[in-house]
Amino acid sequence: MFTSKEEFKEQFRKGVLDSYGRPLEESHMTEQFVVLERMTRVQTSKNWADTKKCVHDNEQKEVHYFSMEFLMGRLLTNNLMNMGYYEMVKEGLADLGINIHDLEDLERDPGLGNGGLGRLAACFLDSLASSSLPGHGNTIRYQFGLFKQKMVDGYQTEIPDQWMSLTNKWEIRKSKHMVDVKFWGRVVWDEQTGKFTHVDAECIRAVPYDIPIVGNDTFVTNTLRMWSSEVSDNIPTNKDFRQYSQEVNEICQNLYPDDSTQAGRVLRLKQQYFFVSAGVQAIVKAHLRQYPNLDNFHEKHTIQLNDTHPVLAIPELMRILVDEYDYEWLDAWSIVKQTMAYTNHTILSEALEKWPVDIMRALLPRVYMMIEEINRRFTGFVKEVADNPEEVLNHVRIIKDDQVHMAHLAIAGSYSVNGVARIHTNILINSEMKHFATLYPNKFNNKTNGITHRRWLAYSNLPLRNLLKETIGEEWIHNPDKLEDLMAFVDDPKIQEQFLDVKKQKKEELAAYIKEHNGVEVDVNSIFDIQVKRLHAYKRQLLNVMHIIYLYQEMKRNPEFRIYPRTFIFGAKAAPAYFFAKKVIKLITSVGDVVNNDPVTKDYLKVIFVENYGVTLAEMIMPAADVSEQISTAGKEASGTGNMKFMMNGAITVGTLDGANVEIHELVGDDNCAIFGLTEEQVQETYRSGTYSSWDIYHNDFRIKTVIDSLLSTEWGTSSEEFRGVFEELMNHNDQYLLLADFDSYVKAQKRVEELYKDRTKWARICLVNIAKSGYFSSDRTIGQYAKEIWHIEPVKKL
Ligand code: 26V
Repeated sequence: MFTSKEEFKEQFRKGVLDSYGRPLEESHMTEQFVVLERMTRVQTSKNWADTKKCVHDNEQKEVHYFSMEFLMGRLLTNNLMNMGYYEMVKEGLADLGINIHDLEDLERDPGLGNGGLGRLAACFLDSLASSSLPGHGNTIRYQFGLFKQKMVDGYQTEIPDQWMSLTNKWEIRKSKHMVDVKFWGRVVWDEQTGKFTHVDAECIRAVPYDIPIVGNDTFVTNTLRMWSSEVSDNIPTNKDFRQYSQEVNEICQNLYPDDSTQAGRVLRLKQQYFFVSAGVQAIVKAHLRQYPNLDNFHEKHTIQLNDTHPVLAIPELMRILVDEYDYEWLDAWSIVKQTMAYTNHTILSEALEKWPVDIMRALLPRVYMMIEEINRRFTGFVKEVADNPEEVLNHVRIIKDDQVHMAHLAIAGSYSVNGVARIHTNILINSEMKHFATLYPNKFNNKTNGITHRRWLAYSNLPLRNLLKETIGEEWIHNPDKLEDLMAFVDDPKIQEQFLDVKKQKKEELAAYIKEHNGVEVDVNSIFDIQVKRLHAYKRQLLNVMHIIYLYQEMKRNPEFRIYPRTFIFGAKAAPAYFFAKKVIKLITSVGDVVNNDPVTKDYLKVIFVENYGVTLAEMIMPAADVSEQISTAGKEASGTGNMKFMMNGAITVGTLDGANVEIHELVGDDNCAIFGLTEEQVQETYRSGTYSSWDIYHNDFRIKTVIDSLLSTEWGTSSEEFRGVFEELMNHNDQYLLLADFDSYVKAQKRVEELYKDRTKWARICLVNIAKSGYFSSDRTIGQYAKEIWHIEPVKKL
């Protein structure tokens, strides 16, 4: 460990020599990077050990955030900044002739998640540690993260993401904590012990790799535990070893690259049980090292289930209590129900997990028995308390039509169920899960999502941070509500001017990146209008493209019609098998190729698709945005978190009243965002009435007709068949996400944005108001609410 710049330099030199047998002067940049990463990890050791000891000695309650996904992003800068060593290390390296940014750029971004759900988990870990709260992550150590997106001729192709190929010096293998996880086999009644036992099981070893999660300006250092599968000592005797070892390897090989559909693969169920069983076993063992029995388990641990993916934790803890520690069913159930809390992240029915009973029973025979018994008793409970039990049971059964409904199991087996934005929680309570909400009126609660303002503002937007520092100081780093102090300066012409300079600087950085990677020159004085998120029909990237097509066609038709120059930027990965999503990507790139090069429009309109959008790119993109596109069909986006990142960096939201946009709108007011489109109630009514017809709108709106007709033409430099699938979705499947219904209102909102942008003073004011009001969306606030209202945990006290 080092405490001064000189010590750092000395240890760095020694580190390079020790690790690579070469003096610093002859070492390669990648070698310097590996040494710096390792040194930074070592630097966390003392606080890491102290935290464990304090939590133990204080007998504190801890939370365990169980999630299939953690999209951590790069850790080097974040950890050095959080620990307060960044400047020292930067200067030390500079003395040695090394630019820290060159090393920072060598770190791979571990893409161990799909999108918002995984990134939320990562923001939560940062806020837990930074709030000095004892809270850890539990997940899978995937060998390959989400695929890398490589664009070929405007189409997405996927290549494996080898995130550990250079190094991963953050993790520590903890062999002593390994456990076995059992699959397949049979359950038999053992006369001698008077118990059910799981025989002929295939054992797979789970080995934990721990990563320290360092908080900002606190000694508290938590743990992200990632489980890796290995060959067990108890190898199955009835199976060929090569076959077995392949099965072992594939468990942790790939992250499922789909956040929209239930993949229905046995392997995914195996992954779920693997990390959940290992995680629960490890917590139980740790508990028993400190306490005589498991009676107080729920007083010392809460397990937060990030969506339904880890919900097998419920029957697994039941199994452990009943089979391994001889608890009576009701006592065990009471402990389990007071331990588990569940977060719902979507109401899209295609994403609600259900597992066929025959798969579950074969793969996890004893766990399935637990689920059956939970279902039997839960059914009895409903019959007892509900007025119209058969009707209610139709909506709440855990096992129904030979499928296990994971969300239902989650609600029945936990003490808290939360949605992730106010509108989303209301939909859960009033419609999607209303029967459950009647059964358990006190279980449901809202926790509006947040983002860590450290990574998403303080560390990724240094010019803005500096401006804030000069204006309102830095108290907001510890207390993000303090950003509100900026309200006193929103009309200050000097601050407005400085803000516009900061924004321009970040736009220049992004423009340089685009020039290098897309070969397109974009004008930093144009409006940077950005939509970055997973590609999905309900997020309506297609509506954005339709607007662009309309602007293009109008300019071509009418020499009088000219717009304020705008650069539309997209970033999005499509699930590899999601045909429609991939076609929308191709449409974006094709439209871009035409409008970017058309002499009539190229000075007004640019369309850019940035390849391989992820956390690291987002850190460059968010600060450069003028306009944030949050245009999902109302009622479909549970929360969104990109919307918060844009707002915090001073972009205006063009959005529907969906997810957290509702709360953004409420905070900044009508004047400081551009809301458009049907409300959630109107959307429901449109679906319910059955009168919606996309053909009617098509025939009544010339603009829409022309835009849609172009999809079956060669206008975008492709065959006229290229976008037939997109056309079909809108016209012959009657536009499921109501793009045509919202088109006119969207065009008007965009026109309003254009007018606002022309008035630079007004515009700067809007941006500053957005920043000032964004403190609410810090995940420190969210985590504070989870800690107080769900988890009942306290900050770690130094002994
Ligand atoms: C489902 C599945 C099904 C099987 C294949 C892999 C997979 C992966 C994820 C999911 C669940 C998707 C739910 C989700 O990501 N929800 C998003 O959660 C964000 C954080 O709360 C929220 O901001 C977004 O609005 C919401 O879409």
